Amino acid sequence: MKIYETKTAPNPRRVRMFMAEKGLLEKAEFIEIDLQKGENLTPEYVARNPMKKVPVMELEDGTCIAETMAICRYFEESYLQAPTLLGDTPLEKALIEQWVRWVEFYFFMPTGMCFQHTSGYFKDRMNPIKEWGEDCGRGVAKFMKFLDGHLADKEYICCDRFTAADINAFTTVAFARVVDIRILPEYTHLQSWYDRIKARPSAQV
Ligand SMILES: N[C@@H](CCC(=O)N[C@@H](CS)C(=O)NCC(=O)O)C(=O)O
Repeated sequence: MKIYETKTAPNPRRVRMFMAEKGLLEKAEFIEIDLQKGENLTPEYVARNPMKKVPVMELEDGTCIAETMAICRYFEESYLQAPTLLGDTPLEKALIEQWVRWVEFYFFMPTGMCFQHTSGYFKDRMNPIKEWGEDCGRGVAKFMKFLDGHLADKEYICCDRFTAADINAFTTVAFARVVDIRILPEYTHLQSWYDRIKARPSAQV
């Protein structure tokens, strides 16, 4: 199989980290797409993903799957012997999904919007609105405070073990540095959690 991705972009990083945790990196050929050059906007790429985003997974029969969590779900269900990251029981699955969605909607997306609307990185294909980007940045900072409180008595985001929720939150905190939003010195719980996740080999891929 192939995975079309961009090494520096946060969504593909989520997939790589997920695959690394499950020991599946060898299963795919990774193909680099240069977003700034618009390689994701060509007719050939749009045929793989009409939303024009990375990552995309392409199976041997040509089936293409976009959306980070859909790709992760494919690996979770296809390799049952690997450690699970999306939950074992109905309760775990629900809790992890809740956190994955909270992180995506209230943390990851605002970070992406802050980046896109304040940096002008994609100004060839969108209309950046600086004030909106800055407001999103304030939402990101607020979510970090919330996470710090949440992690006061926990090693991981949920289920007392490492899950996809940790991957999503970790990659967002790392990405937020690009817009100069960092863990504040007083957020000691968030910092300890971040350091713990960063020490995992999957955080290096
Ligand atoms: N909801 C999608 C979002 C994918 C996404 O926004 N990818 C970004 C890179 S992290 C992208 O391809 N941006 C290119 C563009 O907007 O032109 C997912 O979860 O995979």
